[in-house]
Amino acid sequence: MSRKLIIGAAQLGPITRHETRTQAVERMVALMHQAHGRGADLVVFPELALTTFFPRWYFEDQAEVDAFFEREMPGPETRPLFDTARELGIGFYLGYAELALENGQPHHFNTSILVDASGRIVGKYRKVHLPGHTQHEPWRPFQHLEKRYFEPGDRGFGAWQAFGGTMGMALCNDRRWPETYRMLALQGVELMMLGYNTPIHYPPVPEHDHLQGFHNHLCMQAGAYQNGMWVVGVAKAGREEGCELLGQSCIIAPTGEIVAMAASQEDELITHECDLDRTREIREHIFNFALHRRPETYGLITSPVA
Ligand code: CDV
Repeated sequence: MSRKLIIGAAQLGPITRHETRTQAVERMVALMHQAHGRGADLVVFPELALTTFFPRWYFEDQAEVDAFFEREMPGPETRPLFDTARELGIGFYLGYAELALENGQPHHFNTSILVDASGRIVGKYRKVHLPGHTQHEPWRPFQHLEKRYFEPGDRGFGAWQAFGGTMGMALCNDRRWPETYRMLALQGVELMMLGYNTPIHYPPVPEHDHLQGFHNHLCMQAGAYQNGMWVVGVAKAGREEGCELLGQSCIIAPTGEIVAMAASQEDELITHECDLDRTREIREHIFNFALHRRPETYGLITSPVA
């Protein structure tokens, strides 16, 4: 049985602070129709795809923060994504801010879901590596308050049987950490989906600003190759509320090669036919984990933080 999936990486251009979820969803539905026209099985959207990237602002009023969060999925404004999935027979990955009520307590997560071609949620991931800072730092030209507005994901890294293969999810900063890919690969993940919002300007180390594009691809290409998996990285790109966000959404083969890349900073769909069996070229040879890994020497990696 063929295990070739046509994957769409649906980059989004900027979303302004006052753009509604309904407007953002309309743009995503248009991209799903375009993907369907190209025979896509699965479309990957960015991190926090329903609103502007709100952690760039410091809010004192929690109600203002909560306005960027989803209390239900699907809700009235996001339901068209699920209806379109069902209508077109196409799945999707979506990043959004999740406000979960658990044991009567509110919890805030930076979350992604995987939805199958029948419009059913088959997987949920909550971002593990939260970048940025907790307190307001007025010296910055813009804030990055993910550590203030979100809790670290409480479910670890998962793997889901869907679309005829083993699927994995991660979010933005996770792609810079080798542990992310290895945790997925050890569970047999063949295709990792990841949405990102990456400002070109990194206030603490501005001398690296010109390397943003390089670092983006460097870590995802290395992660793909060293773990023999497909990686689909999808940006929210362009100048959003005065902040320049990196584009260069891409699809990366298990060999580490970029096989498709976005050329704009706007809404743009790129597609590629991904043969999940190509993971074997790497996993049965150069990175055959069972034969060559030496976990007995890797203890420091999982020792508690010093
Ligand atoms: N949304 C992110 O996680 N952004 C980080 C930035 C702040 C470094 C990233 O790793 O791209």
